[in-house]
Amino acid sequence: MSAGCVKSPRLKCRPFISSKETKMSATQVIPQASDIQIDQLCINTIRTLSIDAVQQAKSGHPGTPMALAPLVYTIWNRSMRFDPKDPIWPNRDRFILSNGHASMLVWSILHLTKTQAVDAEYENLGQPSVTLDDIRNFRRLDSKAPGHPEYHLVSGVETTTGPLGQGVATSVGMAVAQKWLANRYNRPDFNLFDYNIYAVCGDGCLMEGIGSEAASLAAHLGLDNLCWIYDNNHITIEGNTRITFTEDVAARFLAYGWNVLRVGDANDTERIEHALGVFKKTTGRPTFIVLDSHIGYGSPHKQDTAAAHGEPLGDDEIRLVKRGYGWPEDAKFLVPDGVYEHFSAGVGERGAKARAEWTELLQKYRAKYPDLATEIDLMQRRELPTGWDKNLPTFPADAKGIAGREASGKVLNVLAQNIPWFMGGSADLGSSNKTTLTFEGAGDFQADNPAGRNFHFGIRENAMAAIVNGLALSKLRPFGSTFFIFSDYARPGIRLAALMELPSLFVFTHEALSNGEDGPTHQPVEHLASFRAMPGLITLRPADANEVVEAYRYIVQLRHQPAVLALSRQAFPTLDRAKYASASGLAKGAYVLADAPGGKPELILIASGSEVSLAADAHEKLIAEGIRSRVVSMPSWEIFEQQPKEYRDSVLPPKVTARISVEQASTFGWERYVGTSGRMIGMQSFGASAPLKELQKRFGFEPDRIVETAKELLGR
Ligand SMILES: Cc1ncc(C[n+]2csc(CCOP(=O)(O)OP(=O)(O)O)c2C)c(N)n1
Ligand SMILES: [Mg+2]
Repeated sequence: MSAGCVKSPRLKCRPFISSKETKMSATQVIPQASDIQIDQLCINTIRTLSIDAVQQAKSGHPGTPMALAPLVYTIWNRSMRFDPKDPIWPNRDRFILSNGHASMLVWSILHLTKTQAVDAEYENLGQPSVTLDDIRNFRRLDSKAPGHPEYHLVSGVETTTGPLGQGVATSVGMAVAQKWLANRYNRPDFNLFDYNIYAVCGDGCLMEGIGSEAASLAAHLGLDNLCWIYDNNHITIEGNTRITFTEDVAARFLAYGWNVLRVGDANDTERIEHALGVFKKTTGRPTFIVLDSHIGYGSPHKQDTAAAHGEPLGDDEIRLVKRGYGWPEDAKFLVPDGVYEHFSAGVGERGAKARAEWTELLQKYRAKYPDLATEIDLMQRRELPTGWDKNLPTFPADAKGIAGREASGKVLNVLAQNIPWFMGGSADLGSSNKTTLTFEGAGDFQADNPAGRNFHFGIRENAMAAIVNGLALSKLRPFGSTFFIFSDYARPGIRLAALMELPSLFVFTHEALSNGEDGPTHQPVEHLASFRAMPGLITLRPADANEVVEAYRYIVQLRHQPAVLALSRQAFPTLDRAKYASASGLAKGAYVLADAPGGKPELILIASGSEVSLAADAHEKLIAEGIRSRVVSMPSWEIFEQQPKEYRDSVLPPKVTARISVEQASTFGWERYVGTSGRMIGMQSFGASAPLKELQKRFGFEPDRIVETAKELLGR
């Protein structure tokens, strides 16, 4: 049926009575029970809440919520298994609004379904996630209705969206996770994980390259638990898509291997429901529903124009729209009687029943498969199994040493055996990144092997980072990998991981100048500095194989923070920990590796990664010449900054101002540790194509250069 005017045959009409929230004006038309179908009433409630919130905020995006209210209503109230009383129930269907600018759809639906709030420890707070006051304060400080859906802020938001394309790409990670969970934990008569993932997207998400990367991989993996609904409204900010986007999107998705459906009228809830039904029956491939819609539906002057996209409709237009909807023209933030009840009778009852059945099922499962049930419990709380760190290697002192990436590969293989839900892979560089899990049974994740622990993301770094986030949002412990230089292509997902406070791990190898002969296109310079600038992210650059072990030990225990690990391509010495301080100092971000005899240094060399051993060599020479130097290994600025001031001052005594930083990366930011009277040995330019040794010489990464700089600094 059309959500425009035809009555639903399935639902009883209820009287439409204005709520106490609203004052009626003389011009308002009070709709009669016989005219208004309850689902129409619910749909128009979503529309008008969105219109009113944007108008009140004087900013936001009203047009797409007006168009997609019937879709969101149908998915939530007729199709999805979601219990508003427990928005983190593990077997819930997931809903993602990839066109996050239409966030009022999410705030309306979370409010109308009375979805409950949970905290970061996954406890139910016994209060609504989004109140009507939050909606009145849309886009205002501390409102639970911010401009775009924010996962860490509002319960019921499955992932943060706003950067177009991220949502759909993240949905692929969620779909992969469902397949993996089902394979590991489902047993005959115990269908513990059988949920679906719905993602709504617009033209923007499908113009963005990340949308293509994700769609291609989703079809390759045969993710039939995944349904994208494309809001085909032919409008983006600059106008009609005839100026930018004229490809045949449906044909493109057919070519990827998706099941492509079309619903020609976004108001036709019966057709939408039917298409969702087809999706549920489709096997072996994901479903793509092209939904033809009218942005700003019902606005006499703005429908089908870019003007409906991103600005308030204006008071006069709003009156006309509401009149067209049969809505009281001056009512604001109106939730008519019967609307909450209708959502409660729909998604509420269906979700509560499904969750109750599931909880009972889990109890029986627990009796029969206690170990697997324990895994599920731990995973849901982001805890680790006992013995998660057993067999972690210790590397003996070795002047030649091994590469950071080699040590990493050994550690990954130990951790993945200890933590069954630890998994990941590379964007086609697994053999170089050393991220391949090689133990027996690790296997490759593919459509016909959902048990696989190795992911082959293909050369799709942008989607990889979002997919890693989708896995993390599903409570797995994922990692993604590539060369450090190509973190540029993964940055949007890494940033969202930081914003969402997710424990996503990014393993980047071939850092600094180590990609010598490949030249400056392959040599990261500014990347460490830029990740250090990203709030909430832990960046780690270990100095030797034992610091690599300690870095993983630290990262795996993170529950609400992502990490970037920058690893060397080349072998670096495994430091003699009998002579130098223990690598466990890494857990404090920076530590005194070697000191002047008896302490009381006059000079501090601060280094990270492969430059720590250079600094240690320089230190020996300086000590031999009577210069009281100290070496600080500083693998992570962020972790160091979290330490108490006393500790920080003990590592970098404020009185010792003669300091030199040594790092094969942009010097940007090192002023914070070397101060105005210190020196920085680092990169001021791009690298060059040459063997690493020559580059180290050219750019000054040699012990003698450090010694020279130290003497110059001390005036000796
Ligand atoms: C990566 C990215 N680039 C640009 C934007 C800014 N932006 C927000 S919405 C939008 C237009 C989106 O058009 P469409 O997806 O068709 O949404 P509609 O207007 O139809 O709702 C743009 C360019 C963004 N949010 N993310
Ligand atoms: Mg559009």
